[in-house]
Amino acid sequence: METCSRTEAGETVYSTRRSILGVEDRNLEDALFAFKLGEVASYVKPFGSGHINDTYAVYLGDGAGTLSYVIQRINTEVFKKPQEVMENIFGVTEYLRARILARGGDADRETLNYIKTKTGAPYFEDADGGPWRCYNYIPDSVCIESVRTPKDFYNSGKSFGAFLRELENYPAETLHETIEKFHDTRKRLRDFETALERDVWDRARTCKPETAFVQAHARDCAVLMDLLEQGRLPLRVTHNDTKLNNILFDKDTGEGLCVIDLDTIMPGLALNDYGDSIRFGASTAREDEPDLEKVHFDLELFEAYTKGYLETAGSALTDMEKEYLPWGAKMMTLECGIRFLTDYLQGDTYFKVTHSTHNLERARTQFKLVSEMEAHWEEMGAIVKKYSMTEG
Ligand code: ADP
Ligand code: GN1
Ligand code: MG
Repeated sequence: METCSRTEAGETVYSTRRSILGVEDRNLEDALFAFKLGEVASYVKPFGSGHINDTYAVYLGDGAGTLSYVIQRINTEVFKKPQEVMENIFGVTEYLRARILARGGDADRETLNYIKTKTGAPYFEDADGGPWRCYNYIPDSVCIESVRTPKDFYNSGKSFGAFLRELENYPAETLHETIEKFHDTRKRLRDFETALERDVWDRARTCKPETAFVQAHARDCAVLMDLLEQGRLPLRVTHNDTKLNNILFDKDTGEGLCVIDLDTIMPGLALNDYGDSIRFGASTAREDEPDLEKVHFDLELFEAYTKGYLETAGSALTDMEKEYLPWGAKMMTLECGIRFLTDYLQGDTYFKVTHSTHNLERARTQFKLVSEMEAHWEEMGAIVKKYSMTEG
């Protein structure tokens, strides 16, 4: 019996038979047993395309089996205190579950259901200190990497807007800051400047135009943080990582079903959640498309998301927040580009990469999108205004 094999599609599959315990990934196998899945799992395979955690799909039953659980190793380089991450997640998902049940919804499909270990702990720590957590796979859901039609994006706007509303009265003071100053763009700029100064991998000479782009936008980095500090933009409970593949859609209806990747739920700006979705989804190409000719900011998609988001979140937002939505889009795109470029300079220690210029390519797409947003600034403002006036 092989312990690790490849399917016809070329995917790596780990057998979880007890007889082969310890051969391939002892920590993964231990985690499965800790969540009472070791005896029943038929196989496990790497899953999804997140940049941070190690995610695996767990299949139960004979033959092809049924995808039933998702198990993840939390990245401790990024999340230094997994205990606090899991406290946030259990707090928020239990809160959401109660609200969904109270309105007669299906709590097993509309929020993630994290399970505890045999010992009742929120996560399992493996022999190397790696924290593992596990949740039920939501049947008949799909996760998409790029919008197929504007309708997809409209639906994701509605879902992320509704998510903001759901958590409107969540006790923000109970949330841990799982990554310090996560969307403090001024700090992201300082981190970039430090990385550039140190240039430990001698890569600065390979990204001069991108560096110049960041430097030319240095003043923008303070705009939203200044408004927050002046009390002109409110802190809310936000998701902080609202890209399209952090939402599950209903396989049959195409409607947004469940928001996932709850690691960064923290007090933050609504503009950041809105903006991060636009950054990722309102592009004609992948986030890491190397051919910049293919990368454009798509106003039609921008409009679709804006419509959906304002339909659900609009009545909760202040006039100032609505006015600054285009800034949210531009800032999150700029900030993400700065983060990719910083990681490139630092030797790719944060985001998962497949090749040495991966982060540089990602930074380039973000800066291209920022430039095109700037070129369409008035139109963006007009679209936001249109749906700000019609939201219910
Ligand atoms: P990361 O922080 O690494 O992005 P995520 O929790 O977002 O971790 O999971 C990574 C990816 O795994 C998701 O973007 C998605 O592609 C996939 N994924 C996770 N959970 C599910 C699920 N229940 N259904 C479908 N795909 C999922
Ligand atoms: C990461 O975890 P994932 O892949 O959903 C990152 C986001 C970035 C995004 C860029 C915790 O998101 O902040 O915007 O990559 N998450 C964290 O694709 O840093
Ligand atoms: Mg994710």
